[in-house]
Amino acid sequence: MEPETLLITGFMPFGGDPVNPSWEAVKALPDRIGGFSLHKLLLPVEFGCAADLAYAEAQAIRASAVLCVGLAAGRTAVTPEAIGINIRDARIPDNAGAAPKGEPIEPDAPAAYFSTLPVRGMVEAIRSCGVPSALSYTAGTYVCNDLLYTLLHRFANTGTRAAFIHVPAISEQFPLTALCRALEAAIEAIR
Ligand code: PCA
Repeated sequence: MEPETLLITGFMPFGGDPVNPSWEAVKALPDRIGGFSLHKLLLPVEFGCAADLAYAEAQAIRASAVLCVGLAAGRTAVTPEAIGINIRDARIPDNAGAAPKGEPIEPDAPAAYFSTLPVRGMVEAIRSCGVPSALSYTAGTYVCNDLLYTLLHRFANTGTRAAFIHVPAISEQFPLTALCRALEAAIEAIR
């Protein structure tokens, strides 16, 4: 059977950090996982722009699924996100200097969308490979949520499914290899 195409994205560094482990992990993944052929894309940490680039790429390559990955530095588990919400509220400016405060992403659009990839199954699969994981009900109000919400909004009622996974900062407990293993397990859990 022809593999389906999965667009997988990571982010550039932001907030003064020299690297973003989301892209380091995505970059290190093999090109084929489970029934998917992976197409990798590095995104800028910019409201609107990140989502526009990911959406355009997903359409150009006819992706059947989009899995976005970002850093949530304070977390102590790999956390698939259950929901994207229709708000932008920046604690720090994005990499283009934008710092929206409490603005909708899409005026007159629904308040929230649930992720359309199987996030619960991803949590189970990640745990099964020995990496701490938990389902998250908030992707925050910064660029990661902006990306997740916008993709779910634009792909609503289409065949293209989407989800987001926040990874913790690299540490002794979460070396890059563990983040990669977690992402592979998550992708294998997509049915
Ligand atoms: N994390 C940020 C944006 C880019 C990233 O890797 C976030 O959680 O919104």
